[in-house]
Amino acid sequence: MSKEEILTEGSKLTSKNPAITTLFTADPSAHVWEDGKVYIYASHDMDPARGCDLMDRYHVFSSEDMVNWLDEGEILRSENVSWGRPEGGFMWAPDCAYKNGTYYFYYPHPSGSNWNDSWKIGVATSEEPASGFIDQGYIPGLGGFALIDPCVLVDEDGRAYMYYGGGSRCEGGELNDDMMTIKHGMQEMEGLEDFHEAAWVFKRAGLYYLTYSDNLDGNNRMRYATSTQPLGPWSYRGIFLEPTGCSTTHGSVVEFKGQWYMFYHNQDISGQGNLRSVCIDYLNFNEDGTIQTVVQTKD
Ligand code: FUB
Repeated sequence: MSKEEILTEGSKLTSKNPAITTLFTADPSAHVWEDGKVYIYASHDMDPARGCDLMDRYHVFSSEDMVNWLDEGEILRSENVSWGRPEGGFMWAPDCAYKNGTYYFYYPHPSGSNWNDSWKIGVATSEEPASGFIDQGYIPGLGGFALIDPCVLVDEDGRAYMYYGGGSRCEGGELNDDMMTIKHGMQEMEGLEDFHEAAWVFKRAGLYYLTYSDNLDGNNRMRYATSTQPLGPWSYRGIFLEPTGCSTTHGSVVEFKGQWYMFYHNQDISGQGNLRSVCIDYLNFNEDGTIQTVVQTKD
């Protein structure tokens, strides 16, 4: 489908990729909330690009039409996290969930100077989707490997599930009603092939989809698996996003006004893997529920 085609009545998808050009942004987690708008919760790559250590804050963007994006501003930075590493930085890929009038913002952040051994998943809450977030501490009892890239699915029955992982291990578990503690512990997500990081779970037509980036050297792709249960076991289904030209790949999938979209990042503006930009493209399904390869449009 061409981006010039009419998306919904009165709304044309005419923006170019990258879609967010005012800041360097990465790791987009997109959600459509009750106000009908689509929101992107993104990491903020910092210029000059030294490395992922410099990433110390998050921005939110919103849109009513998937074309015109409003920068809602910064919602959290490392200096606002009392338990975080003294040097700050390392605010990596986040996600947000909504339940019973509260927005829960989940973000990976180290608690100590030895950053790679002290990852935690922090939770900030607000009654607004894009402002007023206050850190509430980190989820207790987790550890042992890379606690990065959290993703939370609130299912149709109100039960909430968290997923995260980096390296080669992805774990999932149910959250308690407080959305800040784990109910029965985390378990490894079984059935994924070549998992690297960037877990994202969504549900369509009663089927759960777990998408993630793989280990293709220096140029990850996005793969996916499906299950009839939120915590698997998963059936591997294939690759649906080919390399973007960036050394990291991270994305989310969301339905907006009847069309599904893929949010991801590339480095087309900067040419540097630590200065990334959020992109958006259509994502389509086959009749059997498999995902068609996403066409990465450039303009
Ligand atoms: O943005 C920092 C890290 O790079 C994320 O946590 C990973 O998923 C990768 O995109």
